Amino acid sequence: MSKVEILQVGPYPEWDQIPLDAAFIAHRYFEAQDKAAFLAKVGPQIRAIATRGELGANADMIAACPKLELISVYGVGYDAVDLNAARARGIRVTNTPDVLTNDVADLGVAMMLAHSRGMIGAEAWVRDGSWAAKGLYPLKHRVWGKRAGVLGLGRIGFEVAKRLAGFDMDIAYSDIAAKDYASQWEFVADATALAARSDFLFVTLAASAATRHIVNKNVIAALGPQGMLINISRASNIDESALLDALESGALGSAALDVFEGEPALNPRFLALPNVMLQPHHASGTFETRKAMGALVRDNLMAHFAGKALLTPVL
Ligand code: 8YV
Repeated sequence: MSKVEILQVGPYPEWDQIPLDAAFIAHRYFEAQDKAAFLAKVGPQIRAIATRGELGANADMIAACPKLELISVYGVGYDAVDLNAARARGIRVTNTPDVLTNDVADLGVAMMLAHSRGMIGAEAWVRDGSWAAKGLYPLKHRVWGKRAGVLGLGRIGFEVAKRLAGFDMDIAYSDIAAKDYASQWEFVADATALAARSDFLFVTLAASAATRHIVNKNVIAALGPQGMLINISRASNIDESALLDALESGALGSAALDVFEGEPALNPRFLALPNVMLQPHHASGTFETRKAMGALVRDNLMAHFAGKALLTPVL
């Protein structure tokens, strides 16, 4: 039987590329110089798109593939996939939930600890000789026992809260409604009220048009000059220009961010700020998790073309 032709939006590690190429003819969109011409040429043969969370599949890409049946996303977030365009044509969509939950939660908590305790600066203090030349490193802020807010208590938010409980933090969360599995934590419906009672505010919401800029100027102001905002979700959940203004003015104490508008070309204003910790959208970036994500992308593709049920369907 001839191999199914798929569109591969971004690169994958070699351990994913080899089995993908063995099973499919993968047309590499990311290598094409003229994307529109490439789509016009290969689009008519494409029956599936393999993409990544942050790359998704837009309406033009979907429209260029009239035989498209499935979009398989390497990532839990599928906000970059035009779901309306997919839904309108009955195109199935899958993502990679669960396998990355713990790593993403780990990175969020690690950023809180590292940034609050000044670990990046402390490391430089040792390496550049400041310890010997200037003496003790400046004091930093405690984490344990402080107030934490989790905005979005889905899989990742729940794992963040579980970890924070290990630091004896006073935990509250916001979501569309109180969760029956979270009675040990306080439910605060309003994001601004959650921020007002938090020293650390974690943004762990699945991004959609409805959550765009849910962390707005008021939420940021409520978190305040002593507060830290930690984002391990999507940049669109935060009003980034309000965030930059608040970080520059001191209206917000600090931020630890794994995601940015227009990444990887982030706003250069971030780079000039001493009170931010910046990560390169790396929360799921461990060998173990990325291998599991790659396998799930392929397993969904294989299941579909074998006429079996999708493992992790979104649509
Ligand atoms: C990326 C992510 O997909 O899970 C998500 O939604 O954003 C990430 O895991 C990852 O950077 C791989 O491209």
